[in-house]
Amino acid sequence: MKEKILVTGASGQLGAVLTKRLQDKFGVENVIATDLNNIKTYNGCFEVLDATDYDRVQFLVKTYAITQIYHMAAILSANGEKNPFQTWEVNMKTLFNILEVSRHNNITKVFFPSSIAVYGSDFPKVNTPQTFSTSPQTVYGVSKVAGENWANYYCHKYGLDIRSIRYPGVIGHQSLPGGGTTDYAVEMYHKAVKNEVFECFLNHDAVLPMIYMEDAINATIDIMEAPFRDIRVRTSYNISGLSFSPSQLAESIQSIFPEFKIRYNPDFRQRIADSWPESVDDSEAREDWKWQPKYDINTMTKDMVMHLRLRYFNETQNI
Ligand code: VAH
Repeated sequence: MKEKILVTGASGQLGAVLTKRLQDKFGVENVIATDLNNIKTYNGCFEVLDATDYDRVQFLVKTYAITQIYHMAAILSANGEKNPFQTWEVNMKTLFNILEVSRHNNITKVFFPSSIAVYGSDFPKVNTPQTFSTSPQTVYGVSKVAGENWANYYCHKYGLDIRSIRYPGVIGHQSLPGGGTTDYAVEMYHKAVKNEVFECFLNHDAVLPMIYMEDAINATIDIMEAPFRDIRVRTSYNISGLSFSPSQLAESIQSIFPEFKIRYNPDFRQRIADSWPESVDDSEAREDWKWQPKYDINTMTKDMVMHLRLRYFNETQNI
């Protein structure tokens, strides 16, 4: 049977890159990219979709005979705190629509992105374990804990093959980030390449788990390709590529741009970062579906700088 893939949030930081990878894998004509606004001219099929609208989700699934759904739409941690009830409504209503439409339309596989934001303040901060009882400090984190448990419920109650990864902070050059606490890291690279001073909204020593976009996308494809029986965790898997603080990232960037300057001016997002792990235990993902990151902080920095130089100056200098 030909796979037909629906992606929600396809204009987001992860969604935009994942959509391109899915088009490469399944064929441009077999991927239906959707987002709230038609803000990105896609090479392929793009539909406007407010995923809080059940009938619209159902209409697109039936019209395109969708077989798999990657539900990437959500309001992230920092933006989510500006309007908590809207964040809850969007993050949960969209998930329920995807779960229900999937259940009623024989969708074979669903991907649901969770986040290390599910962790709250009552857990080991280093090598945080996969299983835990926690109290997330953001509405985004609360919605992801709820989402993970609904995913687990739909898998066991209805047999829906829904799989999930707890993404750390994702860093990529392909798309601008949208309202996350970890997004300082992406902004830092852009400032450095443009030879501008960067004002960081976290403390210099705020260590957080992170992942390079290439590794995040590979992990997403790998978990979805794994045999059903290998996916033992049906809430969500921890994965982590690397962990670093803003000052450690600045040091990596200064190995290429010695003059790069950073100032620290922590805001409300520091409180969010304080509630998250510094690193997570991702041994279950490594064991069950062979998760294995490829990038470390310096190979990530080289790749980011190379691509951002191309983006801003069309430069192809070797670093
Ligand atoms: C955020 N980038 O900062 C997201 C992510 C782990 C953080 O979920 O909200």
